[in-house]
Amino acid sequence: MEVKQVDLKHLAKKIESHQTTGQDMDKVTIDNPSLTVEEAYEIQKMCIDYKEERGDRMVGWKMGLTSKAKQVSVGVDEPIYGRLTQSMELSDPVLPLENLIHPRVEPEIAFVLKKELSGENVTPRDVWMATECIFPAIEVIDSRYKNFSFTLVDVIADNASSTKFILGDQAFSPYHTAWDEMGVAMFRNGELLHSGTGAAVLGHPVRSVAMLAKMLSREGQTIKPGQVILVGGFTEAVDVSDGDHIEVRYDQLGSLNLRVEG
Ligand code: 0L1
Ligand code: MG
Repeated sequence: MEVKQVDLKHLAKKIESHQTTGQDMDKVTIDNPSLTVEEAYEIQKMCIDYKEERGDRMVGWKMGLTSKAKQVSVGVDEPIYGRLTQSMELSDPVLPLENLIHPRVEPEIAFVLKKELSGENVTPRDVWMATECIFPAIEVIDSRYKNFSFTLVDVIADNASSTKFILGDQAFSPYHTAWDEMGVAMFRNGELLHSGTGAAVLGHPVRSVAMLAKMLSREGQTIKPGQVILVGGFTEAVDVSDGDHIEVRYDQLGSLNLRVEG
């Protein structure tokens, strides 16, 4: 039987164009069922290369599927990572819906490093020694796949649904609070929809950064000083549409807001 050679470049070009135009698409695994996790990460990287060729710049990483509930929903027992670029960062608390398909928002925090982190044996202690500061953050995810439905390989190839993110204006010391105990509450148009704590992120958000370093070491990559790391959602994600106002209240850190505009 002839084995079909998967054209990773072709798939990357296709996914990247859907990321840019905000048109939904069929899962790539429908026509390419043999695609592996490693190949999906190669596709993810190629998509970023295409964005960089057009002037965008990689600024960090996001961890996804960091809660048990999300891992179960995709049938995996490990998180995934995606790549963040400059054009994904919102400078104002406004989310334009242009070129988005079915966006959802998640309350998160972001680590910013002062030292490189590398290797498969990075510990929470190593992460603390390498961390400059922590920001409250909101991530906007948007799967390019129809009905937000995908397999593990599909979602990795689609950059772990990375779309937009916003950091608070105020940075906090890594020693400001116990980040696993810190609570968040997410409101949409004044209604409390979800609340949770940092423990939802792999037991403690610091573990998410250590896990990212470990996963990147498999492809010979490191987390660089100055890079932002979105650690994963503290609660379930919430759908947003034109006119919505999202407020995330963080214990001890104040609030972050996002206004959604069509
Ligand atoms: O940030 C996340 O946890 C999302 C990862 C990808 C899965 C999804 O789109 O829900
Ligand atoms: Mg997230």
